[in-house]
Amino acid sequence: NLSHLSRGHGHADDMPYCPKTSPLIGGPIHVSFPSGLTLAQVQRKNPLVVRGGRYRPPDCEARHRTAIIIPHRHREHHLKFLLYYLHPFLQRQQLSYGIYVIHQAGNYTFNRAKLMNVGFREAMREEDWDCLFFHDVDLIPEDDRNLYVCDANPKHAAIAMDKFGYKLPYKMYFGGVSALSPLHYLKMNGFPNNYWGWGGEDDDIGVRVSLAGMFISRPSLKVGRYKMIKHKLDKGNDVNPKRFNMLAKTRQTWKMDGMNTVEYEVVSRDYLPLYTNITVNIGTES
Ligand code: BGN
Repeated sequence: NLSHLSRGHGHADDMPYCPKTSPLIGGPIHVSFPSGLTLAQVQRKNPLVVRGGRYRPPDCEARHRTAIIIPHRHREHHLKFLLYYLHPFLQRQQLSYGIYVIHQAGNYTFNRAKLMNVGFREAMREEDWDCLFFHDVDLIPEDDRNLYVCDANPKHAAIAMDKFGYKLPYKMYFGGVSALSPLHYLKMNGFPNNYWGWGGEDDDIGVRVSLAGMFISRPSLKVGRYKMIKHKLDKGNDVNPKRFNMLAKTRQTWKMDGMNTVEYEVVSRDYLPLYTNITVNIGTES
């Protein structure tokens, strides 16, 4: 009987489930950006995180398995702060989790939503995650009670961002951080592949949720709070002038463009101490 080998990391098979509410969860988190922080320090503060940025609670069996998907290019500075806050935050929630950074290769215009599709496929290839958090690199959660687990409907977690005065900027906003189960994701055919540059892709995703017959769920304004790390519009991520026209056609396009059509080439997959880095060639606008 080799079943004792199956869980890895020296876990016993007969651990009790973690409590329904983690006793380690606090309330508001004070977020600041210490100068001189290094990834080595983040690593030292998170000794139970293993290769590829994976973690499971040491003395109970997690009730939830969450993958964090972070689209990324040239934002190492932001990534460092996000990892600094996110690892302890997820551990306090007693989740079994993995962090995936999806790095767009080359200098062609950034495509956030397509990188999410890549992240979904590559993360699900590795493990049977029951929830995926699609997470901007520059948003830091500010309350422990913002649970990184999925709801019965796709969840928009970043309801209260500091840059919007801790309110929703508009009712259909679906940007920043969202959480979908694999079934939700596939039901809406994932995210669009053809939004190159800034803007609109998150609105398209929000429209897909309702076209696929689902609703947007949200945490409370008190709990879904995020601090954005200030930055200018990135090089290689110009505002997308086509976004209005594209958004007007989502109803006609969502079934023909998404998870069922995503094409890409993985350039490298690195299991780093604090995250799995997947560098991907996603091509260019056709
Ligand atoms: C909206 C953008 C979103 C962006 C939010 C917040 C568009 C589509 C044209 C209506 N949507 O205006 O992508 O996340 O602002 O900055 O530009």
